[in-house]
Amino acid sequence: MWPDSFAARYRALGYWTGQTLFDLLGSHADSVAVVDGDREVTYAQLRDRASRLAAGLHNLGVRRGDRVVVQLPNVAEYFDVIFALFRLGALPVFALPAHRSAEIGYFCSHTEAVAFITTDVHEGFDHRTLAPAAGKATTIVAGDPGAHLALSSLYADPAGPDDGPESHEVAFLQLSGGSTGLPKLIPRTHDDYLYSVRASAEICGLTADSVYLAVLPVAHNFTMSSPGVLGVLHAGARIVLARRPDPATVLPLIAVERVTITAVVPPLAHLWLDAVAGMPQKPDLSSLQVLQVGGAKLADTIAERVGPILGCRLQQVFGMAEGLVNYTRLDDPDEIVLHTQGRPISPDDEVLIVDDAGEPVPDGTVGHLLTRGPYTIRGYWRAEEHNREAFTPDGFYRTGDLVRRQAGGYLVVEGRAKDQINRGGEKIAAEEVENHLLTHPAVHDVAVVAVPDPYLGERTCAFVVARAGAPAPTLPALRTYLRERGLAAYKIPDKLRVLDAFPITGVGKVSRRELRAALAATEKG
Ligand code: J2J
Repeated sequence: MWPDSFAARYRALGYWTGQTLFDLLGSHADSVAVVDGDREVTYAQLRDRASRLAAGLHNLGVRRGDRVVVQLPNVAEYFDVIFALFRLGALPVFALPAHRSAEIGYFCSHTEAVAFITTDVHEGFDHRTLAPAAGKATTIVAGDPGAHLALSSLYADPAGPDDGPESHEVAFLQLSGGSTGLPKLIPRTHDDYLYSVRASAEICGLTADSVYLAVLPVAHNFTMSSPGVLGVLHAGARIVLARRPDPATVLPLIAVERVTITAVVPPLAHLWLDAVAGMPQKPDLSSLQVLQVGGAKLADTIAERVGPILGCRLQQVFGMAEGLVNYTRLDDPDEIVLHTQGRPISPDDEVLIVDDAGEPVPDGTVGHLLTRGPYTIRGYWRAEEHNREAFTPDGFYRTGDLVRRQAGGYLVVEGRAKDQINRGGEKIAAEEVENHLLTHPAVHDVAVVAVPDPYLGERTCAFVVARAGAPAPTLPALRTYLRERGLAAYKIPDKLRVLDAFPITGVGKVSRRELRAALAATEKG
C-alpha cells in the first residue's frame, strides 16, 4: 500500500475521493446502463439487482474481505455480480473466460476463495466442468447450473448486509500479465481505481450520450477501466455487450446500437479494417467516434488505416493492470496519434526511464519504464519475495517495458525486457508454460520465447531439449498434454523446436535472444 504521505497527498489533490465502486450506480436511475442482446438494464435496476444479490451472497456466508473468483463472459449478470461483491466488500478475482482448470484452480487456492462464479457453456466449453478445480470454493453458475448452485437463486430481499467497504480498502484482485511461474494478483483499491476511471472517462470524452461497445472480455483491465465499462457507468452512459469480437457480430451492433466508442487489441483492429475495406456495401459506422487500440503495439500501417476506413478517431492506449495508463488525446495531431502510445493519465504519474544500471536516460533514448503514482500498485497481493524485484525500494513499479519518451511526455513502446509473450494482447509468462512443459516425461529442458507474427504481433515457440533415451516430443503431443493439464489455450505454444542443447549466456542462463535469432534464421532459410 502507499506510504501515508503519498496517500495524504493523493487525497488532498482530489484524486482519492472516499467513494467506493458501488457508488457508481448512484445516479442516472432511469437511463439504460447495460444492453445485452434483447435485454436492457437501467441504472436503478442494476443497483437493485446487485443489492439483492449482495444479500443472497451474504446469506450464503460471503463476507467483507472474502475472495470470489469471477469468470464470466460479456453478459449482463457480470455487472450484478461485481457490484454485489463491491457492495459487500468481498473481492472479485477476475479470471478470463479463456482460463481453464490450471488457472482457476490456482486462483481459487491461492486466494482461498469462498466462491467461484462462472457461466454454463461459452464458446463450446462447459465451464461447470471447472467446479472440481475450484476445490473448497462453492461453484455458482450464471445460466443452467447443472449440479451446482444457480446464480439466479441468490437474488434475495436486500435486508441490510454488513456495512460496505471503505474506499481505501482493496476492491478486487486483477490479473497480472506476468513473467513468473505463477500468475501474480494485483490489489486495486476503490480510491485508486475510481480515480483512473474518472480521469479516463474525461480523457476519452465520455458523456451521458456515449455508447460503449464491450468487445474484449469485460473483466480485462482495458475493458473495465480505460475508460471501459466502469468509465461508462461513471459518465451515466450506455454499455453494449458483444458476445463475440468478429466483424459479423460487431459491425451490425455498432450500426443498430449507435455505438460511439469501442476498444480492441491490434489484431482485432486489423481484422475489422480488412473486413470493412472488403465490403462492397459499407456498414453504417456513422455513430462511431473513437476506436481505442491497446494491449500490444499497434503497427503504423494499421494505425494509418483506421481513420480512412472506419471514419473515426484512433486512440492508442498503453496500459497495464498494475496501474499506469497512457492515452493519445482525442485532439492530438495525427503524428502523435499514429506514432506514439500516448502519455500518462495523471500529472502525478511519475515516469522514470532508466538504463540497465538504473540511471535515467535522456528523452529520445530507449530505456526501462519505471512508474509510481496515484493508481499504480506498490506491491502484488501476497507476493513479498517477488515484490522485492518487481518494485524499487522507493516504490516504483518495474513495468518490464522498454520505451522512449518524446516531447510532451509521449511514450513509444520499443520492446520488452520481461520474459513474457504478448500474443495479440494476450499475455503469456514464459516461465509458467515452461514449468508445465518440464513435467512432461520426454522434456529435459525447455525455453519458451516469442516469435514475430504478422497478424498477432507475436506467437510462442517452445524450444525443447529431449530427455536422453526418450523419443523427441512432437508439437501436437505437447499441445494435447498442456490442454489436458488444464492450461488456457492462448498459452499453448504455437511452434516447437527440438535442440540437442541450449545456447548459454555469459552468466550461465539460457540465451533466449540466441534462440529467437536461431529461429528467425531457420524460418528465413
Ligand atoms: C505496446 N504494449 C502494450 C500498447 C499494453 C489499457 C490498455 C491495455 C492494458 C493491458 C490495460 C500496449 N503498446 N499500446 O491494462 O488498462 C503491454 C505492455 C504492458 C502490458 C500490460 C489497460 N498496451 N501493452 O494490456 O496488464 O507490455 O494491460 O506492460 O494486460 O501490455 O498488460 P495488461
